[in-house]
Amino acid sequence: FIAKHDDIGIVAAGFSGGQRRLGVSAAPSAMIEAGLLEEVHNDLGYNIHHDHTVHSYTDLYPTSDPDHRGMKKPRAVSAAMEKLSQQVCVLTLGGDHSVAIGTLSGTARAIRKRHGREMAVIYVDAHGDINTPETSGSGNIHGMPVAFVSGLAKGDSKDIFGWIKDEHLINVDKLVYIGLRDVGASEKKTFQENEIKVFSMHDVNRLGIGRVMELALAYIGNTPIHLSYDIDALDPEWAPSTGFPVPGGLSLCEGVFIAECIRDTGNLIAMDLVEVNPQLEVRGAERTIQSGFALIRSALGNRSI
Ligand code: 4U7
Ligand code: MN
Ligand code: MN
Ligand code: MN
Repeated sequence: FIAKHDDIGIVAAGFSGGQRRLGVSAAPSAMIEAGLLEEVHNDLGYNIHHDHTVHSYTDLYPTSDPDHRGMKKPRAVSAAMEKLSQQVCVLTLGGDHSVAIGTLSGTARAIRKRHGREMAVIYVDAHGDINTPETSGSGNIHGMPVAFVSGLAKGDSKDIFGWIKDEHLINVDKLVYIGLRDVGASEKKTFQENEIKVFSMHDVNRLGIGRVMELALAYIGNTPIHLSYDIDALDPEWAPSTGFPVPGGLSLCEGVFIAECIRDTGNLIAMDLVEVNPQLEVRGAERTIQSGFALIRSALGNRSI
């Protein structure tokens, strides 16, 4: 568990094939240039294991990749995520949220193999990301990762998510969402039918973030946690440089609090930070990058007070 170790593996997964805006692949370099590795090493005190490569996975793109069941670039995303799944890592810098197909499947498998356990997932996002190819209006795979890693969406051929086996799957009974406010009708149905634990922005506003975290962590219990953090969970005030901003989101303070509460459990095993797009300089990407830093620092660091 991260908090109990001095070592941290970091993968720069600058993958953008799960949606149609290119800049999201520049996020890992932007964060590294802003000093992320130094901060994690010097200030947070970790030995970093990092291959000093920003993976774009474009070498894995097939020459021909026609739409399949409405999905855009299905073979490219599948091949890239099969690779990322094998890279199993503690901190993954996306990239768009399709990288969660790789990271969640990889961690779920590793925790099963190493500890014989199922992990929990805390998914912090404005969006549900649980569309199947059949329910997605956009065909963008960054809106489908939870469906694929929970088995709600099935892969078919080996090159289109057929590599996802039972050992890679997450259990929806151990999945908690926080921050939702843009959820499609079929996604809502999926949440209800599968009794998935969702704390929407409405719940955050009603209960307060303190109570939401108490309930979320009580629901999960003492279980290893993979935190998948979409920067668009934050209000566009704090994270303007992202592909699909939605008003009415978490304040930076609430977003940081979520990360701190998860850190304090001592059960955090992996984190994704995704959907930062430094090329969407709405009001300067610096603000979004600094917000991303704050989330990582809070999840990995120690209490300052
Ligand atoms: B992100 C959307 F329709 N639901 O499926 C879709 F609103 O990883 C958005 O959370 C998905 O940024 C957003 O395309 C994916 C849309
Ligand atoms: Mn997302
Ligand atoms: Mn999102
Ligand atoms: Mn987004």
